[in-house]
Amino acid sequence: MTVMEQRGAYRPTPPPAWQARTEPAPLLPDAEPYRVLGTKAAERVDPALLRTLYARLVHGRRYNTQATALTKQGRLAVYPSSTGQEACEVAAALALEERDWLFPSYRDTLAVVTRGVDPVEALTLLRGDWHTGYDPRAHRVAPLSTPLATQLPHAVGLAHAARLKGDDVVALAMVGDGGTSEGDFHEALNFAAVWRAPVVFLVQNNGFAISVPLAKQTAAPSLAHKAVGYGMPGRLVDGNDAAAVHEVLTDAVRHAREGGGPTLVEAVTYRVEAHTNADDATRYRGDDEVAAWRRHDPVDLLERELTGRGLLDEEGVRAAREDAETMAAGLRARMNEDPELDPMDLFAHVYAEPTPQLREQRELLRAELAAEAEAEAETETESEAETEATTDAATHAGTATGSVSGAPEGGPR
Ligand SMILES: Cc1ncc(C[n+]2csc(CCOP(=O)(O)OP(=O)(O)O)c2C)c(N)n1
Ligand SMILES: [Mg+2]
Repeated sequence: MTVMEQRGAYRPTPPPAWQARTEPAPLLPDAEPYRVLGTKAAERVDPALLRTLYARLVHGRRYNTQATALTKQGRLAVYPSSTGQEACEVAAALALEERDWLFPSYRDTLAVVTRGVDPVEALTLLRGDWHTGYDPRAHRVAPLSTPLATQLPHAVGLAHAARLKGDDVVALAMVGDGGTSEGDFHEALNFAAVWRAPVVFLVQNNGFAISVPLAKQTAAPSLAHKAVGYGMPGRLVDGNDAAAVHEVLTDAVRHAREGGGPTLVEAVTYRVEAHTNADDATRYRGDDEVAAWRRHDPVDLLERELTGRGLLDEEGVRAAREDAETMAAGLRARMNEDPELDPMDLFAHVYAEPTPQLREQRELLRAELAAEAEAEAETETESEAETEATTDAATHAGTATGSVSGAPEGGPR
């Protein structure tokens, strides 16, 4: 007997047989992006839903072109267009119930508008005014998030809190392919899966994070595969097929509402325009690639399905376009009005109680604005005095030369 055995310190027990904690196979995404349009599956989709999706896509495409035009007219500081990605934007908003929450990124203005937010209010951030032009609580739409992926933990927190309170609410959070490399993405997905929070993550894989292509972003088989590592299902869907994205997201929202936990959906799509109006995409990608994706356009795909099955005629197409034109004309007119802005508003609604730093900065700005106003008033008084002096001199000169006019030629006008 060894010393260890005598003391009873060492009792070898065989380790229990190792087992996977979750069966991984059901979590794995399909090998190919799921499609509905142009397949047998399209026949079981409600024609009314297909028509609604179509009207919203046409509307959305026009919204994108109008907002981009507004950047060229100096009416909008920046616009990250979702042209080519309208199916994801529209389906994300329509998959939710009114009581649910949407957590958008800066590219998702269209989802925000489809959810019912006023188109001008949805653009406030991109106009460079307020951070958010709409009341997030009223619409159940979080502010557009410019920092990548920070909206994801917020969505998980809200969904988890709703569940604890017994509210029947689901959160849908949108993020780009680039955003999946952020720490916030990892933290959000991990928490969501551990807590079985009622949240759906929609990754719009549009091929690029500004100039960085997906191949340089990740070595994962697909972004949807990332779900398996967290213990949630991953779904891969054709992001240009509005019916497919709508079906996959609706399923994921239902699953979350029934207590099934989160889902990660990767929608494979393409950013047809540059990153924003400030980017030149020709420097990092070829025209052929863009042309190939234009042939798989979300609006055309749905229009082809509907017209091919006799669910949409020329009149229907014209009506959808006219409706979109009316929206665009209204947006143009309202964006051409100068908003009334007070620079002091910068400090409003940042914290319930402003921090000492904010208070200090607020006072600095107040003093700066007051000094500016004073300088302006002084310049005005000076130029008024100058004008008067010149007029006097000119009048005097006019009298001397026998002119009867108080403002002779060459005098101030
Ligand atoms: C935390 C953080 N890091 C970097 C940036 C700068 N940035 C703005 S957009 C962008 C690319 C994001 O690409 P992706 O997530 O694919 O979204 P997309 O623009 O394609 O919709 C980067 C790196 C940022 N906004 N936030
Ligand atoms: Mg991207």
